[in-house]
Amino acid sequence: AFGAQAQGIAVNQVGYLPAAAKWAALPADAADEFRVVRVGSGDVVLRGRLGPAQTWAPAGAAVRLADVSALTDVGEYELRVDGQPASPRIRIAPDAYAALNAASLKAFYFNRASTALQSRHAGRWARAAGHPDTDVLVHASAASDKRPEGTRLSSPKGWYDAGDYNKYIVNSGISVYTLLAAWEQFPELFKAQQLDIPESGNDLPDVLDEVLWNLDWMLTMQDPADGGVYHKLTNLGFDGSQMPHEARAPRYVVAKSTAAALDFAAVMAQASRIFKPFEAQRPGFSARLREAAIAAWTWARANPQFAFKNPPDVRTGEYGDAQLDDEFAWAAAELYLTTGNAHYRDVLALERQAIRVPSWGDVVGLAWMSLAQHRQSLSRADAELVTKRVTGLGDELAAAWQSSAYRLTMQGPADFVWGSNAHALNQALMLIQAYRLDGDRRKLDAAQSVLDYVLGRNPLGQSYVTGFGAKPPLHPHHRPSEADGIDAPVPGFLAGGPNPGQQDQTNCPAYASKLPALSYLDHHCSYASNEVAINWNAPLVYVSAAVQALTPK
Ligand code: G3I
Ligand code: 9MR
Repeated sequence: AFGAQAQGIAVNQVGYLPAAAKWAALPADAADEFRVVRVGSGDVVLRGRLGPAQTWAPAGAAVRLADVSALTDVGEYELRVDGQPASPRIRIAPDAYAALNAASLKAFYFNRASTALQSRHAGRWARAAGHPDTDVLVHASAASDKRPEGTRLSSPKGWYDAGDYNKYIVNSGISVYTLLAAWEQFPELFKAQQLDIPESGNDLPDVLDEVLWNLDWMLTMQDPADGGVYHKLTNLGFDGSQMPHEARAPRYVVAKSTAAALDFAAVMAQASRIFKPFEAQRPGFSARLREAAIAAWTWARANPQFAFKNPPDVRTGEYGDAQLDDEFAWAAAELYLTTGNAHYRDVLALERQAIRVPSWGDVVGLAWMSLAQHRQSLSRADAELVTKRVTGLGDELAAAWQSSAYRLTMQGPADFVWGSNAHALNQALMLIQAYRLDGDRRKLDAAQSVLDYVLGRNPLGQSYVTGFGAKPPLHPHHRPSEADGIDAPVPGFLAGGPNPGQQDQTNCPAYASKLPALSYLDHHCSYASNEVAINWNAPLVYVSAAVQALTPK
C-alpha cells in the first residue's frame, strides 16, 4: 500500500564515504544485536548493539538505531539482525556521492526548455525541443506604455520549474543561487566533473554552463525600460501530461513583482562575482550582470510592495509571498558584496536580520550564507556577527539532530511542508555553512544524516532520488517522465517528499497514513508529495558536493 511503514532495516541506499558517520534505523521490536556482513565472503566484519527504542513523532512510532560508523573499509555490506530481513546493500566508497552529484545536476539539463535533448547526452530520455518561447505575449497584468498587452517578446531557454513546464523567476532565484554557491565553495569537485551536456569540453566548467542556460533566460525577464522583472513566464493553465513539444498553449509574461526583482537582483549580483574570473571567456558578461542587478534593485526600492497574486485568468504556480523583508536583505547583501557600496550595507541592517533555513519564500538565510563565504571582506564587527549567527543556527540544528530518536533535524509538522525533502536538505546546507566556520563535526554528521534520510534511511525505506538506491521513486509528478513511454523516470530528480498537507486532487489513491513522515505517494498524480522541482534538486546538488568534499579522507 502507498505510504505503509516499511518493515526492516533502513539505510542510505546510495552509499557512505569511509570516514562518515553511519546509522541504520530499525523497528522498535528488533532484537538487541546486529552484525555487519561483507557481501560475497559472508565474513562478519562488525558486531554491536542497537540503541534503545525511542519514539520519533513524525512517524508516530519508536525506532532503534544501529551506529555502524566503525565500518570504514571500502566494500559492500549487509546489516543483519535476527528476525529482520537483511538491510539493503551498504556501499562504502571514497567517491560515494560523485555519481549522485553529477546526476542531480544533470537533472537541470533534462529540464531545459527551448531545446532538443540529443541521445548522445540524454540517452533513453532524448526528446524533441519544446517551448521555444521566442514569441511570448505580454499579459494584461504586465502591460506598460512601451509594452502594451499583447506585445510579443522573446524569452527562450531556462529550466522548466518542476513537473510543469512554466518558468518562475522567484524559484529560479534560489535554485541558481544554490548551484552557484556549490561551485563557489567546492570548485575542485566541479572542475573535475564531466556532465556530458552539449557544452561539455568548452572553456567553462559544466556546472556554470548549466547555470548559464537559466541565467540567459532570466536576463530576458527584465524590462529594459524600467529594470522591473516579470514574475513568471507561463501558460494560463497547466499543460496536460504531454511531452514538451506537444504542449503548445500560448505563453505569457505575467506581472512584475517585488520578489521577482529582488531575487533577480540577488542572483545577478552573485553571478557577476562568479563570472568575473571568466572575463576572457565571456567578455563584459560580469559587468552586464551587475548592471542588471542594480537596475532590478532600483525598481524594487521604488516599488517595494508589489506582492504577486495570480490574475484571475492565470492558474499556474503562484510563488506568492507578501513578506518581502528577507528578499530585500538577500539582494542587499549580494549587492554589497559585489559592489562594496555602503548604501546596500545600510539597507541590509544586518544586526536586525534573523537567520532561518532558506526556502523559495524565505531567503534571508542566503544572505547570511554569502556573507559567511565572504567574511574576510566585511568589517570585523560584521564578520563576528555573521559567524555568531551562522554557527548559532548550526548549533540549534545539531542539537536537534543529537537528541532526535531518528538522528535527524526533521522534527515537527513545520518541517514536513510541501517539498519537505528540500527543507531537510536546506537544513543540511545551513549546517554545512556553520561547519565551515567552526569545524564542529556534529554539524557535518547531521548534514550526512539528512543525506541518509533522503537516500533511504527513513520510515518508508524509500530513496527519494530517481534512478538512485534500491527503492527509488518510479512515478514522479514530472510530465516528461510520465509521457515519454519509457518505464524509468528521468534520473537524478529529488521527489518533494512526505507532506501531511496531502493537497492532491481526489483522483489520487488514498495515503496510507496522515503522519508527517509517512505522507508520501509514489504516484504520478501526487504533486503534493511526488513532484520534482529545481529548487529541490539544487540543495541535493549542494549537499552531495559538500559532504563528498568535506568529509575527512
Ligand atoms: O505560508 C503558509 C504558512 O503561513 C502556513 O503556516 C502553512 C501551513 O500549511 O502554509 C504556508 O503556505 C504554504 C506555502 O507553500 C508556503 O510554504 C502552503 O500551505 C503550501 O500549499 C504551499 O506549497 C507550495 C505549492 O507550490 C503550492 O502553491 C510549495 O511551497 C511550492 O514549492 C509549490 O511550487 C510548485 C509551483 O507552484 C508550480 N510548479 C511546481 C512547484 C512544485 O510543486
Ligand atoms: O502539474 C501541476 C504542478 O506542477 C503543481 O505543483 C500543482 C499544484 O499547483 O498543480 C499541478 O497541476 C494540476 C492542476 O493543479 C490541476 N489539474 C491537474 C494538474 C496536473 O495534475
